[in-house]
Amino acid sequence: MDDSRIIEVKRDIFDRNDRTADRFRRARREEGAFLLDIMGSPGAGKTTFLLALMAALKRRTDGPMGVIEADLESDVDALKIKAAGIPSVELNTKGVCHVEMGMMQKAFAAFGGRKFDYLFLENIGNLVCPADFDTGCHRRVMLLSVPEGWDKVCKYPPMFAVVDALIVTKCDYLPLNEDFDMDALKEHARILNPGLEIFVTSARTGEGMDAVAEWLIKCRNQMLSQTGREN
Ligand SMILES: Nc1nc2c(ncn2[C@@H]2O[C@H](COP(=O)(O)OP(=O)(O)O)[C@@H](O)[C@H]2O)c(=O)[nH]1
Ligand SMILES: [Mg+2]
Repeated sequence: MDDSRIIEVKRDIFDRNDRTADRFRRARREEGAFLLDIMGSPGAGKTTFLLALMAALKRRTDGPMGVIEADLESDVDALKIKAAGIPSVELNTKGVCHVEMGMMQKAFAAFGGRKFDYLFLENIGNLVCPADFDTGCHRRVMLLSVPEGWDKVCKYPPMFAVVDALIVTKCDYLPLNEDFDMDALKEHARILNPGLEIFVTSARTGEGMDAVAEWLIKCRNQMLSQTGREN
């Protein structure tokens, strides 16, 4: 097989995924369900952040929420979400390093027609492959924790380029990580992605969580206004 045919096959896979993602996104929008894709490396604090974010949202809205927990193996995170009283579905990718639309549709169907105002996808812990696959969500965010170092923006630029918001997590570690250059991170990230929202948070202390919750509510209201629905 020559190189050009390999590239055509790859493009066909991405195109099909993108088309399915667009249909899925529109269908959820019509139902009033706002979907957020949460990406980041393993241990960046995705599950902990999500629990703190849902608590901050609950202080502002009583709309139903749900979580799709993607993992290579194990239901550890899905059980943590269930323990917090939030409906969750485990999406076990059986070793695949990203989530694509076929998986997303099956996971969503597993909720059995339940209605949500906010539905979260905790994507596979990986700063590379998930950037390429549209998961049919309305916004995508990436988490970068302080202990990982600010320079990941130089090493994994595609991820920083595709997201709507960069969420710096574990900022309670800032006093211990003196070499974490927040200004350099913001500067490099905005060169890659000029419209990027940036939040600095700690799920441990609660810092920044209200700002993220307010931003999500604003994003959902924007989505609803496109359908002519009122919140
Ligand atoms: N100090 C601190 N630790 C955190 C914070 N958020 C998460 N962690 C810890 O980081 C580790 C990984 O968190 P987890 O949410 O499982 O990360 P995930 O793999 O990205 O889902 C756990 O030990 C958490 O308790 C935070 O804001 N501050
Ligand atoms: Mg997790």
